Amino acid sequence: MIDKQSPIPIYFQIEALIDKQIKDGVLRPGEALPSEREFASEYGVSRMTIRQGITNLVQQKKLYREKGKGTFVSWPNIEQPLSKMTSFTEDMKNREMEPGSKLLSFNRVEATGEIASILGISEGTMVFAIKRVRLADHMPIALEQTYITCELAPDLHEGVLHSSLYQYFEQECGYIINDAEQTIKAILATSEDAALLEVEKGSPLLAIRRQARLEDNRVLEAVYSHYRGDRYHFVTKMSR
Ligand code: 16G
Repeated sequence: MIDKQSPIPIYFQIEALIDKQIKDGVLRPGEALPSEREFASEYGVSRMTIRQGITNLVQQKKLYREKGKGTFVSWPNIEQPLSKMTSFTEDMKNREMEPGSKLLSFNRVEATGEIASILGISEGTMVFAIKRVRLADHMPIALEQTYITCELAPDLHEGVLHSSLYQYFEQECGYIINDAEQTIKAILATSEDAALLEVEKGSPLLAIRRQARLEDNRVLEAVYSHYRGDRYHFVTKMSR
């Protein structure tokens, strides 16, 4: 595995070896690396050499160090194209991450102000108000508040909210989800965001507001999401 005769520096071979283990999923995000001493004895090289290989990966943000605890595998930054309208579940599955949801609340309420206007209904109309933390491989990624006109999905129940809403709309309700309008802005985590997303209060988040529509132009949902700025970034292709 480590070739001491090779002209490739040993620290670089160590770096490549750990990098490959991360890519192959042998080392998982959040997992602790063996200690420098264990590494050094396993590969028969000095601790200094191991440290140099690891430091390079820390600089590339593939690993992170925690004082007194050790070195850990970083969480991948999720890159989300803005050209395709996908659901959270699809986004995570595309990345071979396990999607999950923590349901915080699910109520029927009267639509007010902005929500009524996004949904295209009059104030006072009954809507479902859903609050979920969305998880990727059990890690909180986004806090999502969804509003759906009750009339559109009268049988919506809690079970659905632990998996995919879009799948329910398409497969159970037979709707064709067609397009969405979305705005993204930067915000700082409030105490509530911080506790639910497991970040420090004041951390940067991306606040997204989505209005999704069906093929027949009816508005399906109004969604307010707060995505962790350190885990998510959006990419878009442009032409001119
Ligand atoms: C995404 C959508 C959200 C939609 C949800 C459905 C953004 C900003 N938001 O999170 O509008 O309700 O997917 O996900 O992309 P689900 O099918 O996994 O429940």
